[in-house]
Amino acid sequence: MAFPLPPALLTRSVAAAELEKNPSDALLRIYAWMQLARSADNRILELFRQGLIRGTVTGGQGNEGLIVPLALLADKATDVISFTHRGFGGHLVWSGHLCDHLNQYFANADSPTQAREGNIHHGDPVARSLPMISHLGAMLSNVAGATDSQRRLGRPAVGFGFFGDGSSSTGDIHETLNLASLLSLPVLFVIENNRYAYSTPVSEQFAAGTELWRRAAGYGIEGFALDATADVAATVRTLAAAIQKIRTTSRPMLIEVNTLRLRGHAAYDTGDYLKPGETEGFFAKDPLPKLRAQLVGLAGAARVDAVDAELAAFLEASVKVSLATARPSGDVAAMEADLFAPVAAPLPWKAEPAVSGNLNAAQAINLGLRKILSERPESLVLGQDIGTYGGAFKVTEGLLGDFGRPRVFNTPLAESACTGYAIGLALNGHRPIEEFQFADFSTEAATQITLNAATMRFRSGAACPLVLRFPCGGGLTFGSFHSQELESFFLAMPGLKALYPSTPQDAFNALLAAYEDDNPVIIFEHKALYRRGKGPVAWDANYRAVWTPRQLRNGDYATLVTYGEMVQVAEEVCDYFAAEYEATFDLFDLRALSPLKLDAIAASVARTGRLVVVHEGRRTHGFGAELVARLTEQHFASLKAAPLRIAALDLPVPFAPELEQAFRPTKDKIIDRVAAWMG
Ligand SMILES: Cc1ncc(C[n+]2csc(CCOP(=O)(O)OP(=O)(O)O)c2C)c(N)n1
Ligand SMILES: [Mg+2]
Repeated sequence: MAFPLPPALLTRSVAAAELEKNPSDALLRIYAWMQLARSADNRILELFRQGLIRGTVTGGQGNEGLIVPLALLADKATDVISFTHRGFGGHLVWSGHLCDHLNQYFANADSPTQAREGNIHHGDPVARSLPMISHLGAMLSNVAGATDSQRRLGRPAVGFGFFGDGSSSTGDIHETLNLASLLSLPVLFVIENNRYAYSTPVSEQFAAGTELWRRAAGYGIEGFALDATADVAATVRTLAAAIQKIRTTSRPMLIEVNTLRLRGHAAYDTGDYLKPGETEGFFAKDPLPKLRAQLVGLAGAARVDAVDAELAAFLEASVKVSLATARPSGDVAAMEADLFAPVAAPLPWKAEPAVSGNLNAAQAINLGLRKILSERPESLVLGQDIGTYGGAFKVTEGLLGDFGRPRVFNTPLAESACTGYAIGLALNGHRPIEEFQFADFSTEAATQITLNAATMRFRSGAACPLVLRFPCGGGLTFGSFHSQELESFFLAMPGLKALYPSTPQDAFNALLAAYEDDNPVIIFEHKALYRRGKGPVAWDANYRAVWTPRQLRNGDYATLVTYGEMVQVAEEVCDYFAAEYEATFDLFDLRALSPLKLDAIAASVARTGRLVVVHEGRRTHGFGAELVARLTEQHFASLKAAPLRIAALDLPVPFAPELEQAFRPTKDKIIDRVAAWMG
């Protein structure tokens, strides 16, 4: 069924100047969107109560006085936005047809998220409306990144990020405000203060007064308060001036907007925490009837009645179309096919450097970063101390000097916001490479990595090409917080690719392969390998082979699978058994941990009938468990022995060298375990 034609009043922009020229017309157009947003939100609530909409319905009733004027004032050809769960009216103005947004709520076959996300968790990434994740505060850094991306491309964009009074307590808010001020990112940060976070009043949210806008001073940015429940024309003028200032100064700004939450937190909210009369007080402040009364004065009651009638008819016709749309098919293959962006054609790399130098892994990665920065204008490198200092492991040494800011730059200690910022850049066509100082600190960015970047493609169709470099692993007496192997932790979540090179050439190749991939890719870089041994490193036309395992030895006794630093240890173990037991192994360096390409290894297990998996990470829920399961389930009946898993102990990484050696697999321990297993 065709979408009904929207009323002519629903134009996508209203400039502040129009208010002065023709206030009646401009206000009527603003009113039309506010009224449509309100009635659609109310209708959605009704449909939810009828069981026709599932999930959580958090209406924007009471927030239209902010969100509609702001969305109408923004430049939708350039600007970046991410609405919250109170931003339905903003979605309507920004992009699509009312039916598209209703389809999202009905989670039907035409839903913009393909019914993979519910209610307001959609956006329009092509139009720079970034799809919201539930984790409040998380979207602000994405907006900052995409806005910066626009600016880097020479477009005078402004970003708009929203958060509630409750969300103002999250760490991401602080991290992002600091980052935006530091990097001078033109973002309008908007606090939607409706005085409640679910049932929690502001008095239980923060102690330092209720004037949240005053926090702006602490970030060195401008801030002010705005009452969006009063005069809509005044709101338009104030917002227009703020947007104009941000557009010209490129400085962020923080505004605290007094707004309303007329229907409680969500459809299921009982509201029993509210004081008697409080809800009535909210409705008394509602800007929509006030604007309507003003328009009756300006344009006459008949005109406003006619607008209401036209909008109501449009809404009902749209609901009818969306309700008649088919349900999604539940096609598993289609869902699985969309987990990752498809493998794209290789980038047109120059066949350089042709002459191979003898480099260690740190130098090989540096060479790869230089190649990328030289040949790919959309690339940039960020991380803590990666600038002048060259990174904690000197992997980025010299890059700042050679490529300069803003392509190579230090970030503050804010892994979550910096990763979210990188996600925003990636969503807008840049390809950031982010170094984590130690892999361990990536847990600070777990939401951005696992729930935001990793799910992006599946839920929104948008590509998120991001390289996350994780200096990982132990054996260096760094203790529990600088030695983690986090592959199982991250790869338990779908949507992430991961490479774990063990040679300098593979490290170079892995960087190019990860860089040109349209998905978030983690590169695990074992710290002990950065400076252990040198090898020839040069342009290798076959660099994409790092997505498959490499066979290092041929044998017939058993199949040995490992990766990372343990590859070198496993080679010594193989030498030992060849010499002492005349037992030879098929030895594989896995290289790619996600997606797993196990065909060659499975064929080997089928032939040898025995499997040994060695890794440095812990045993329980360790990566070896997955490998053993996948590699033996098809050959179980023909196995000659139970598979052997050799891993670290199920303990935190202990500090003293004696303890750490007891904790992790070593050559001697592996030999003992394998010998005992051989019987
Ligand atoms: C980080 C995080 N913690 C908890 C929640 C669950 N939650 C969803 S909405 C909400 C209240 C948010 O309050 P506020 O930021 O004031 O926004 P409002 O709902 O009032 O518009 C909570 C606690 C969440 N979405 N994100
Ligand atoms: Mg609130």
